[in-house]
Amino acid sequence: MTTTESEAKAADSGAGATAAFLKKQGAGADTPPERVSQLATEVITAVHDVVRRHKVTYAEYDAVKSWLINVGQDGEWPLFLDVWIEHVVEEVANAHHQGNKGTIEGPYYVPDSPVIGARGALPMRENESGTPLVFSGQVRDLDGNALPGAKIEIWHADADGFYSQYAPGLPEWNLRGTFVADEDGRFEITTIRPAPYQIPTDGSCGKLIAAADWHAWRPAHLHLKVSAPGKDLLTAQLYFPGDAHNDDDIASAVKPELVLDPQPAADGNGETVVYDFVLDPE
Ligand code: MBD
Ligand code: FE
Repeated sequence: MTTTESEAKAADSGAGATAAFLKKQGAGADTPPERVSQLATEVITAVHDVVRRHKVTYAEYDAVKSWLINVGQDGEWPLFLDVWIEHVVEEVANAHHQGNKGTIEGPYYVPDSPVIGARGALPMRENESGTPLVFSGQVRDLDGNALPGAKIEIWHADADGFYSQYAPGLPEWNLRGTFVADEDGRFEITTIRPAPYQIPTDGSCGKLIAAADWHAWRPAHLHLKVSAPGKDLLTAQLYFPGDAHNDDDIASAVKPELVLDPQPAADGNGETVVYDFVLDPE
């Protein structure tokens, strides 16, 4: 029996994201002990403070303990950290940028996706559902010079909210590709508009969301990494106007500068959108 998307489980995407992250890790940060001690002490002290202020009970302490154990067993540490913590790390890391705003990477990036060229379609199934979308633009430096050969990596969910390599039944590189800007720094990407996205609800993160009476939604989004020699890598996501979750993204990763302005296509088939990238120097 072939596994289908509808059978996708949190444990599948969680375990996949954990395996992919561990593979990407090199030696880790070269952090001196004084800094490790300071950061660890402050995190632990912040937890003590919450326990005292809210008189956390033993029942609550045990509930948290078993939940933390389960996050690891589900492989959902990447999901948990990227949804609730990464946006502040990104804010701090890129505060000095003068070019494009970036946002979080999230748990589902895969390096080395198929190279398409300056113009073309992302790998997709023959009858991939979703509104056709043609996304074009130019990559420039802070002085407005075009960056020929800039690399634009893009990945996004399908119309059912599933990412290839993190849900069963999808072609390996579905809706993932690498574009290379032409001599004028320009590119044109043909794809489909993704749907609003619910993070997996059947794992530990879903359990937290249900227990706290939150919701699990992210607005529809395209993920991108834009890079060029001598420039800072830009990791971004692009959103669509009017999405109900642009204002209450569970991952807090929407910025007004990242909302696209799509227009009906001239040929009546779907939408076109123009969005340029400006990269900061390294
Ligand atoms: C996603 O697709 C995503 O972009 C983030 C940030 C978290 C979970 C799933
Ligand atoms: Fe995503």
